[in-house]
Amino acid sequence: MDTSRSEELFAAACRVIPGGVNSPARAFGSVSGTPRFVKRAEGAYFWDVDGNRYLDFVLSWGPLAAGHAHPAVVQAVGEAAARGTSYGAPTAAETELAQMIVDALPAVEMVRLVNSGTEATMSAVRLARAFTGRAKIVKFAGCYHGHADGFLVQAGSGVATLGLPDSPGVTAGTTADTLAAPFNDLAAVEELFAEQGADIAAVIVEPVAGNMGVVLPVVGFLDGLQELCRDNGALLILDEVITGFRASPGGVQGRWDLQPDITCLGKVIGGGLPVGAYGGRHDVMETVAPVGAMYQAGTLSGNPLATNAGLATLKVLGEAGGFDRAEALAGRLAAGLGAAAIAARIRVQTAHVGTMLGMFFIKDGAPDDAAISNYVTATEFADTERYGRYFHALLERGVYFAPSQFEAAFTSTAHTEEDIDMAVVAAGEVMAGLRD
Ligand code: KE4
Repeated sequence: MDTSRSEELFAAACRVIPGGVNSPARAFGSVSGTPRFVKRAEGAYFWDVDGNRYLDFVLSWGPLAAGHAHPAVVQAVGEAAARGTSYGAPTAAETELAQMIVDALPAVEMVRLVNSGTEATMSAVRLARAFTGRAKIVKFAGCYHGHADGFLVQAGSGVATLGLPDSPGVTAGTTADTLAAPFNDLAAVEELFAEQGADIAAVIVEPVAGNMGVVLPVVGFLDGLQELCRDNGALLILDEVITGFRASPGGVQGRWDLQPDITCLGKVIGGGLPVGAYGGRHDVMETVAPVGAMYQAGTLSGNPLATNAGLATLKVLGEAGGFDRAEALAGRLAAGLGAAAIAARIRVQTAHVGTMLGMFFIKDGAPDDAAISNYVTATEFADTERYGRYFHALLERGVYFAPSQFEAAFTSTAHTEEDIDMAVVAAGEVMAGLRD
């Protein structure tokens, strides 16, 4: 596969952009090789600058639930742009997007739009602290909530991939109020509440972890967190930046009947343009300025191009059977990859929820009952070397999964059964060659 033009562009980028990328997750850090520079994308595919076509299961790390350049999204953004790109004043589209979110997510009665998932989660934590008057938050090792200082403690995603458990530049002062517990370990959280419950403002969790690879909550974990928060006067923050409109049309909270106090969103609700959001109970959200005193602001928050891209995407997803079709395809892919691994006698652990899925390669020497349920077992049992070989072999075949074992894969309304079956056949061929 010719990637000479990507290599040239990557070399040029590295001279003026740290690592040649504007987000570390794109740097191929854990799989090595040259990131593919994108020329254009349409539907379930993108083309790199060397003319190679790829079937895309990264979808910009989740946002493109309607696929790339969906005509309705392109039209909505184009028409919005023709009316001006930003006003710094309210528009009806922001209210319409907020209403769609409120209608879709059972626990969200009011919502504030921001520009990224990071802004959503950092604002949600400030809100929880403002509402409760408490300082401490509990997060889970391997869960990634964006790059705000207080979260960069045993984070997932790029931090896990790049092996930066605690980023330089994050001071002890900013993480002093962050308590970390193992994902799926309710007893550990009970202990934190027993010791420091009066000081804990909130527990923030990815309800389905997507940044240490895809790790499902064990039965009772999320309900247990909800009960612990209620019993101790703390707020439960569900970080649904990935799972919102992916785990189900109502996120994880809609799928498993949860009532978080605050929900964070991003990705899909912007349809590929910068949108994040945090929302929740009326009484909590009325703490937010200008109604309440908790300050949060943003020049481009609710930007007309981004809100119209999000509205168009959610409408495509909500069209007759759109979500269900993408969900069925994600299930078909997860099952197909699992079957291919069995046929190749390769150990894997797959997970599938809604339109997101994941697959870990398990090290040959791992115990027979090895199961990945948190960050420690993910880093102990996941065979990242084998994943890197799998990733590149599929890339050569024009199939694009995340350039890290510690990420998720996604389907869209643009993917077809033929796409899935092609990917599964390619994966089967690749896995046959992965046995050492
Ligand atoms: P952004 O600030 O990147 O929009 O969102 C941060 C965020 C918050 N919460 C969850 C659960 C997330 O997964 C993310 C961001 N996800 C990563 C991919 N795992 C974004 C990719 C990147 O950093 O380039």
